[in-house]
Amino acid sequence: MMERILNYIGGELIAPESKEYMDNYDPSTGLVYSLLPDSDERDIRKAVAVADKAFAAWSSLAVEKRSAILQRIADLIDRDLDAFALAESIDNGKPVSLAKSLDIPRASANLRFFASGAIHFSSDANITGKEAINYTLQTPLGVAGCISPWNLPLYLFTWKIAPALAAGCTVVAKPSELSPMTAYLFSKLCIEAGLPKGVLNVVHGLGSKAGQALVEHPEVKAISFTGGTVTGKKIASIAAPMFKKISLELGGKNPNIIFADCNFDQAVATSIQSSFSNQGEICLCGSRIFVERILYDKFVSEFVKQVEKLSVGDPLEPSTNLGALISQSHLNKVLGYIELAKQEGGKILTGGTQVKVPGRCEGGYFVEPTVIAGLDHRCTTNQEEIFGPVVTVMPFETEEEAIRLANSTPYGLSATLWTENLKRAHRVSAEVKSGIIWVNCWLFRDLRTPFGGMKQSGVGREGGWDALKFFTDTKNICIRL
Ligand code: TXE
Repeated sequence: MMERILNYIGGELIAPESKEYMDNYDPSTGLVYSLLPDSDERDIRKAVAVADKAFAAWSSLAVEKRSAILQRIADLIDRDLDAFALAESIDNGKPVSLAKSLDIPRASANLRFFASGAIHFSSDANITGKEAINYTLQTPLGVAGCISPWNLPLYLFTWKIAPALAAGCTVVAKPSELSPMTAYLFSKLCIEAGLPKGVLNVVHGLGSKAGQALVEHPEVKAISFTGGTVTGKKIASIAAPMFKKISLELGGKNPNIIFADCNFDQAVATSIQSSFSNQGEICLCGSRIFVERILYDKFVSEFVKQVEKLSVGDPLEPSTNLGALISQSHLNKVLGYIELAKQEGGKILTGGTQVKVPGRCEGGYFVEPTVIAGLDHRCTTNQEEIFGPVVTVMPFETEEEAIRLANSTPYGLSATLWTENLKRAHRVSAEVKSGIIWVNCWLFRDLRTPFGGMKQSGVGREGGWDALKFFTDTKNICIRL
């Protein structure tokens, strides 16, 4: 019989109230390989009730003890690295090599980082001369709701639940219905590690049903969400009038700006990564490449040459660079944007079509890495998030023009700059309206730094103390001397 994923509520692995299950596809074959709960507001209510009950004991447990349990779960993830990487590759379509080298190690790193961070978390005291002492209390909020997407399933799931749990909150999490498997395996490790019942609850199901019920629940004090901008708006419209704390990490249309004075080889090699890692399904991918005119032809020709060496294929093959897109509908969306780009006057320099991988993966959702030139920066292809292996290349003349082009979308998540000129790097970094700027690198993360976007890429900052603070109430106490 096909494997059934279960909810994790009150420390038990249980079926949804509805007893209904949905198909879970392996994107590399296009076939259903497991089933996941179609949970609804009844499951959410049950999960919030047990999380609420577990809160008093968990929040008053010594932080070192909370930390030790999270560290134990991290140890178990490391022990099961191969099994997690395989599960994530099958569930999501990404190359198993990427899951093993990036997603899964980063998931245990998230737990370790916040587990130790919480021990060092301190709050301020301000001495107001001889007249008063002010001190700030940071106390865990209560039940937190964590909603995560499908592109980096375990990585983003742990990025949210780890600071919440470390800060002393209890959690109801809703992983993406498109890639639920690793969160399910994670639930099993929580039981093995002895996480007290009800501290973490994982409810699987549709965003519009289970996800929305979580956002609407009055006892859920905060929502940490990563996903699409349209969904983020919907969540904000429900949570804001309830005065919940919200952190929204949304989409991006990130510029990758290449100046003629860059280190050429590094700029090309890293741009391959920033364009096509995880099939372009990372909100931080640089999907608009701007190249200084005098370097444009040389850059584009070398970039395209290297793109053509990338292999698209079975995610389980160690040599595969690009695996399958997440779903049939996402495949259609990405192919639709490639068609639109042609209608908008774009010239496909390489790629542009679906790939049929023979054998086991012939029904999978594969697309060639695609590079498009000749488009105006204002066209739809250059304004909307495609979230696939598709990048555009455009020339610019001056630094001012590069900044203007970089800032010409409603998004502002991340940006990458390539220049060996230090002054220019500082100048341009200050002017580009993105929450994260990488100079001469991409996706280099220090978990202490604030992470998040400007404009329609979201509100709130995750990472470091920001994340721990998000899951606490802040109170100032003023004592008159
Ligand atoms: O994401 P959704 P989708 C972008 C990318 C992609 C687009 C849509 O452009 O093509 O978003 O992807 C839950 N109340 N990103 O539709 O819907 C849902 O179940 C509460 C960028 O797959 O935003 C899932 O758990 N929850 C991105 C989570 O939200 C709801 C990562 C994210 O899914 C809900 C993914 C609702 N009403 C997509 N509706 C990034 N920033 O990294 C859905 N959900």
